[in-house]
Amino acid sequence: MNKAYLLIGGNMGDRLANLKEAINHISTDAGTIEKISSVYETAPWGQTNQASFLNQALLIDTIHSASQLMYLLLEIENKLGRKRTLPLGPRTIDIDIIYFNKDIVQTSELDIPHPSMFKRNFVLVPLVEIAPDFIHPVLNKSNSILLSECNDECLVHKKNDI
Ligand code: PH2
Ligand code: MG
Ligand code: MG
Repeated sequence: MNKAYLLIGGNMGDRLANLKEAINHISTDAGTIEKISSVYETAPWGQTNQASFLNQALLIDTIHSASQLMYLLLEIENKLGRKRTLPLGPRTIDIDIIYFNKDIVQTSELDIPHPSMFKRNFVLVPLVEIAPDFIHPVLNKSNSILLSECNDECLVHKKNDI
């Protein structure tokens, strides 16, 4: 079995319903959900002129390879009405593989660990909630350390009311 850390999020439509629907599809199509973070309201990173996101981190146990998992996750994004327009722009749902075991995968279609994860509070804060001590296999630092060293100023706020 493989362990994959995923980050899900979106800023269009019913954001919370989209997260829930994505989680349902992930658990039926992609693998067993082992850990799930709180939901975080996060300021848009990259292209700041858009609505704020909801983000959540998951740990799944999966029989699929990284590449198979990527295709399954893309299918789930499509089922939830994802349209690909701007690379950092508004979306109903985005499902990214952050880590896949301790593997380093660099192919034309996959880059794992996610190449920008350590620059983004919206990834690190939910991830630290479920995996503070997991060591990034390239940077050789825990998620907690990566967060403490991250100088992203985008605000991230745990939603306690859901
Ligand atoms: N995803 C992006 C770009 N910017 N900002 C936040 N807060 N959350 C996201 O999930 C996000 C983003 C591209 O995938
Ligand atoms: Mg993304
Ligand atoms: Mg993506």
